[in-house]
Amino acid sequence: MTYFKELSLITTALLFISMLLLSCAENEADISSSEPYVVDVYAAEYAFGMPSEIKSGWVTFRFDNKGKETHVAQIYHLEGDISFDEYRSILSAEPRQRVPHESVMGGPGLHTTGESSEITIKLEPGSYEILCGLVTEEGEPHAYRGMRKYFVVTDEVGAEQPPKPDMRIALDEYHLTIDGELQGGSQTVEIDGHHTDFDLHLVTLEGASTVDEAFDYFSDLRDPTRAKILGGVEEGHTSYLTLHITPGDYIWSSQEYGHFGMYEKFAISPEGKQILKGDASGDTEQIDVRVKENAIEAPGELFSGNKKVAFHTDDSQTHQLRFASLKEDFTREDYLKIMQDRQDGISNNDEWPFKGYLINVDPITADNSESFTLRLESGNYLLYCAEDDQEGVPHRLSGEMKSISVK
Ligand SMILES: [Cu+2]
Repeated sequence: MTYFKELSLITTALLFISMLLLSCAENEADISSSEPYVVDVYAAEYAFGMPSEIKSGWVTFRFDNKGKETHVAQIYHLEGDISFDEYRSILSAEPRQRVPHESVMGGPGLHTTGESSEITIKLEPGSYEILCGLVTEEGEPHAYRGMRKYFVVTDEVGAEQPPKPDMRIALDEYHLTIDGELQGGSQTVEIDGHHTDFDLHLVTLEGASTVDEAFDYFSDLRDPTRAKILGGVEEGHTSYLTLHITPGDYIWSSQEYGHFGMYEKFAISPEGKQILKGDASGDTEQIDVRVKENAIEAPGELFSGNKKVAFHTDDSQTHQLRFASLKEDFTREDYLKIMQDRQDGISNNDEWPFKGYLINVDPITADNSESFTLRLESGNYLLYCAEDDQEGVPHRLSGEMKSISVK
């Protein structure tokens, strides 16, 4: 009896499997268009390996950093779809000429040595260049040592659909909007980077590595790094990042604006579930900044957290505000002195008072206000106008500068 029962179970199982196989075969024609079109790219010191001709549509770059150093692979659409011969003659020109870029398409972000990931972006037919924007210890761009390569995207479409995402991240102005959670295993993240200023990277925080160490690497991009960067997407359009996620501590971080809170920590449990680390957004405080001739009205002290900052002016001039995070040992006076020295031709390039990038607020006038959202961590910040008046005196020296201390 037992024997028969088992046999019938096996028969049922076999039937079920063959039905599954049949239904897969039937659907094959329908799903073939969603099969990824994969292009292998590797990076090493100092070269990229990839085909010189690829298909258009949604292209999945399987990027592998086989080098000993950190590398990145930015993809640019070339202006006028120049030919390989034109490209080559630009590169060999003396003095050095700029390769004309039509637009940045994104591409594989920073990868620490040995790391690999897949990045899917949409490419139109035309001519392109892939290049590494990092510099050697001696300060020479990797691109000048050979890490740039011309390639053509043909009319033939490789994949019409992007991969199906497991979660989404929108890179809004200076903050991350995260929709969904990651799990252990292979995961695909849709990254909406239509504001082309922002990149996004996934960093592991293993052992002694901390968020600050990740930001330290991001501010000068010089190896060695204790922050292990698993990959990411460079600025531009919509990208899909596919990675293998294992249990551990992670941060999503923008290289340029991580110092302004454009990062999110999380952990993956041994069971492969995402654990949030308590940085989850919370309330957003509204801050109004009003620029007057010779003054900036804004709160001098704030508590850390999410802020929506709105910039207005009533006067007849255009103001271009900059917002910067001061390094620990630097003050507003240090910044003014560095700027004065530069103006006087006493250049001291090693000294720079700010952490990483500045926030550039779009120009404001009486008719045009601007706003953005960001997360402020404790520290000292400077808000100033980068415009000059008719006599060439910077607005910041006429009082358009405000120190903001965040507790
Ligand atoms: Cu490189």
